[in-house]
Amino acid sequence: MTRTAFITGATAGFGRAAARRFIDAGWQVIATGRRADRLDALKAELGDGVHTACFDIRDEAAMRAALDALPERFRGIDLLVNNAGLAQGTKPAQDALLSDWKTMIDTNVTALVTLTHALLPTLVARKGAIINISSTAAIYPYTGGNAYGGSKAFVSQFSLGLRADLHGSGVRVTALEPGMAETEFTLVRTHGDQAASDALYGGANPMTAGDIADTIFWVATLPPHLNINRLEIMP
Ligand code: NDP
Ligand code: 8X3
Repeated sequence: MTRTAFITGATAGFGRAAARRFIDAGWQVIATGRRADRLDALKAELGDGVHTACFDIRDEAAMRAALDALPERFRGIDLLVNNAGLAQGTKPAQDALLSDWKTMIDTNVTALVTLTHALLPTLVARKGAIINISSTAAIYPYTGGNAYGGSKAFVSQFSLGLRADLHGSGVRVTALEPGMAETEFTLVRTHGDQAASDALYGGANPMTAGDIADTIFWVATLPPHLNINRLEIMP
């Protein structure tokens, strides 16, 4: 039976690489993001196994409309990859923008719990899995990490709480905590300042989106009696 993965933030980085990885393995993928041109390109590249849904994940009504509009064959979701997320800003708390903090919390926390809540009935019915993309920033504080690290600490702890609640249901839950990986993440974080973005991971030999996509796929396809609770992965 064909399995279906719901991957948020599939227009770039980890999410797009994961969409490719799951389609290569014969899964169906629901790919989401705000950039319609990127979603169209992904659909053109990967074919009918992909259903795209273009919406801002912070917009609950748009999210629910996208769920209501899922074609019949994409309604049985076996895997939710809560990947859409971002950091904004690198300044210490006393110089940070409150609007950046709110954007991170709305995206990384509020949208993640809203989508998870909406899909839990399906995931329980199908004994599915949830992989939440957290970060090493959840565990290790650094200057300028402030609200980003806080939002990812929520993601990791929420994942362990879900894991506890869902124990016995057959639904597996993982918090994946990557360190530095080369994606559009740092460009978003620096509000599009390429030089500042390049400097952030300069000299780090960061991981690739493919490394993380392979890890997501590995976690998702382990035998049903195994649950990776937290997985920290660094370059
Ligand atoms: P990218 O910036 O390359 O991709 C982020 C994805 O999230 C895009 O597809 C973007 O889509 C989507 N997204 C962001 N905001 C929204 C929104 N409001 N509505 C819908 N989609 C949104 O970054 P990564 O691939 O690196 O990041 C993916 C996840 O991994 C994030 O949660 C990030 O915090 C986490 N992470 C990243 C690390 C890294 O070093 N790269 C390390 C550890 C964790 P669009 O813009 O089209 O809406
Ligand atoms: C992204 C990794 O180290 O830039 O979550 O916070 S880091």
